[in-house]
Amino acid sequence: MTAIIDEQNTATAVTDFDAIVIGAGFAGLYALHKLRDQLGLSVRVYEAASDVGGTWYWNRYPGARCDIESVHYSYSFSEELQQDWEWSERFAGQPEILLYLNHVADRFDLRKDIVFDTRVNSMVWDDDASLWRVGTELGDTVTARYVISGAGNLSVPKTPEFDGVESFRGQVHLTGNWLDENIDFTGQRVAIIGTGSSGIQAISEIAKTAGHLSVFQRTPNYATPIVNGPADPDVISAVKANYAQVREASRNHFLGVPYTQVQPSALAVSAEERRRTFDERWNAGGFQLFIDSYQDILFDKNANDTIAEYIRERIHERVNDPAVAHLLAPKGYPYGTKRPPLETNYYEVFNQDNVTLVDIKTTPIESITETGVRTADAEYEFDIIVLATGFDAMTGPLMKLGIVGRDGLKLSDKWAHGPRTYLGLTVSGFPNLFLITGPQSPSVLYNMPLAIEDHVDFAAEAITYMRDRGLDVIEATLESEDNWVAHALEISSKTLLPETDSWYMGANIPGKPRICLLYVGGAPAYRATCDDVVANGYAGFTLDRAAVPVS
Ligand code: N01
Repeated sequence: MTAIIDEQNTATAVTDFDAIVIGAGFAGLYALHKLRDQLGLSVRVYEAASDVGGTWYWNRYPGARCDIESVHYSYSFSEELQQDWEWSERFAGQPEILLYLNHVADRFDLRKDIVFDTRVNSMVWDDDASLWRVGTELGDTVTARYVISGAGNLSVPKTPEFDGVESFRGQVHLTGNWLDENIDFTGQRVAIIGTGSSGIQAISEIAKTAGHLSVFQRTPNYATPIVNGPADPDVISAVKANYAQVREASRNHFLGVPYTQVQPSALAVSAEERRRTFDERWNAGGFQLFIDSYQDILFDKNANDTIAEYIRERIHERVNDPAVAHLLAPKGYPYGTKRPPLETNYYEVFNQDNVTLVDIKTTPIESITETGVRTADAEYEFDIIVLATGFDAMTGPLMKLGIVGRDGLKLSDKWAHGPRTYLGLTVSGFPNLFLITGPQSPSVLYNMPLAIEDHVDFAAEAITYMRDRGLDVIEATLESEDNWVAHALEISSKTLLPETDSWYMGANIPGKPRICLLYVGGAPAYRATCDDVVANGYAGFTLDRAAVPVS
């Protein structure tokens, strides 16, 4: 139903819903609650999975856990929720995070407005009626004034790049699409390809039971200790006694965590003092070494060299065989320019008799065979192959939605040379579409639940602002979008990020434009910009009445 003639003979658009939300992970669940329960909108959520959870639904590989402390990596929107929920570990594992998201879905009665097992595959803007037509793989189409994408940043696993995967007679599992928690590695000959955050978490676990585990490493990573353990009741009580202030401090921090120890420059202190700082942060665990040591490590190569060398030394201390330690110690790219993984016992695993490191930088994988893996110089036989090869990050999930904006413009064409957004949240030519933690926003460089809440709140506030004024359509101007893209790229060019082939740069996908996908100016600067935009009546946007008023 798009337009009807009412009794006064004026055209009126009728939408099936005020808003469609895509995805039922952290973003989609909060968007549904916010728009439905606080704004009173009619909302439908489409979710491809059979239940809620998003990332935490799909990533059930052994060892999957968050790496920002759970008291921080959680929703802040409900004081009652954050007081009631008890985390059992400092960094919760995937099962507990999924339990939490299920609790949220039940507590706020969200499931009744979520359609599961249904993937959105087309979204077309109807300019005459000023609404989105959202189609699913099941063939139905609904209309809505607004679409909120909570499709996620790391939700489309990379297509395996190895010839012969389908010929392998054993089991193949993808860390990014792993639904079976009960895969038994006991006594099995296991290969794992990829040593990013997922691979590193999985390797530590699989090595505990595998008969033999072969780790195929192309690029070694700067993994540092997570220092997980049971949640400390004193820490929990202190946080809960001051949760509002803790969240405020998090939102005023670059990464969205309430850390306070960062110092200006690794180069402004003596080698002894620097070592003391690195040791303290290393022992404290989490992202303290990365984000709470020295501010210049992502900007100054010499500063970065100090921390990179420190991590290499620590790796050598933990690995018995110097030749293996040499292969595991990253070089040739700065620390932090690939997303730093956090680990438990990762390097010690390579001291076990049942674990072998295979260097596929020098002897690349040629193919997967019926029985295992063939590299340039050897054949290996396996029962199970685990692909921990990453994701088509940030833009991949949006490209899969089949988004078509004004005048038939496809998002895939508009972004052929890389994403173009205003605030990483909206796109010129694609009105009334909000991309939660989209490209060119702080997203993965900001504590995800808080980043999500900020974006959903922005969208909700914009919708409220328009409704209060009888307006229906919000769209970024091309000029504001061009300025934002230039601004985001200028900031990233001052960092060391563009030097390295990483998924931050789109460089992990053959043929994907090489461009920084993040806003690297930090969450506080970003939030201040968004606040200014709102304070100035949605500066950089046009706000209009619909061509056909909504009924
Ligand atoms: O993926 P990745 P991931 N041949 O892209 C290798 C988040 N996350 O799934 O570096 C051989 O980081 C590739 O090698 P190289 C987090 O943001 C968070 O591990 O391209 N090897 C690399 O070693 C993270 O950054 C948590 O040379 C190939 C690996 O596969 C993001 O998700 C946990 C290859 C891919 O690493 C992605 O992490 C897990 C090929 N053809 C994930 N293709 C938390 O703790 C790829 N590789 C919250």
